[in-house]
Amino acid sequence: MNLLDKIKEAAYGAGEIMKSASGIRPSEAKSGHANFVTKYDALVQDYLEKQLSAALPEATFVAEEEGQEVFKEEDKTGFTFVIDPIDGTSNFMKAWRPSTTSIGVLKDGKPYIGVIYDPYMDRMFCAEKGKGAFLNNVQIHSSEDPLSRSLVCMGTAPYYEEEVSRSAFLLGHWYLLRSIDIRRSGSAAFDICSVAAGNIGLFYEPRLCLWDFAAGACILEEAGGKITDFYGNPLTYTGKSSILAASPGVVAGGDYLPPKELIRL
Ligand code: 2AM
Ligand code: CA
Repeated sequence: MNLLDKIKEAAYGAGEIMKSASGIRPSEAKSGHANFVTKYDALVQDYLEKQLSAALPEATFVAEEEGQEVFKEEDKTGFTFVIDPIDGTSNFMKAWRPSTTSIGVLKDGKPYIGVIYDPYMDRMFCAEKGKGAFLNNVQIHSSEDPLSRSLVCMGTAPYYEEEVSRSAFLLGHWYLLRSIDIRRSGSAAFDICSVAAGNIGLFYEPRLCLWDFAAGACILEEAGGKITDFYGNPLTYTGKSSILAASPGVVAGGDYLPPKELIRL
């Protein structure tokens, strides 16, 4: 079995743990507003670390529930797994869908493999650098529609200073006037996959952690889309960033970057 297949198998296993959950309660409050963690986040992460270190023993790990937010020097060379065991924890607690498992592999600090699995709808998104992006083994392509004929997904960034979420909503109105409409799923990893699969033309969130976007970046780029920060700069994959994930149609139309005066990061 190749590395991608082993990672997919681990993601299917993580999905079984998520689907087996009952009586979900937040077990600890993390810092910031609405920043929850449940015992399942830790259970899935432990499971994934075991499976993935067996699949690629030389790799290092950056994982959400370890609390490490930034890249260490050793992660800049060789292979690094960047894991969000459950992306969309608030959704998970409320049985609102989707929630996903997100597993990225960085090679020398750049996206190399992305696997994102939504166990509730059995949607397996994956990509490997240079080999295309797939949803349940069917190749996917990001949309050629312009912004005016696209849906836009937003992230609300509820965990940070009030002005950051206010800015997210102001940008929502700015995009609403230029697109078909706005959507909010609650899982950034899933939203990036939705841009990759052609359902959504653009996704933005003012501040995301590396594990929220590392796997999605690989999937989106392999599907022909573009991922940058809010100013259109390439991502550095070293820690938190604003995220703008756009389809080729939206990029080709121009004027899709948020106006600088509305941005608070
Ligand atoms: P999570 O569910 O894994 O925590 C929702 O706005 C998106 O933002 C989710 O993908 C959520 O991931 C992510 N997110 C970004 N920063 C976060 C933070 N500090 N705390 C919780 N979720 C965060
Ligand atoms: Ca998470």
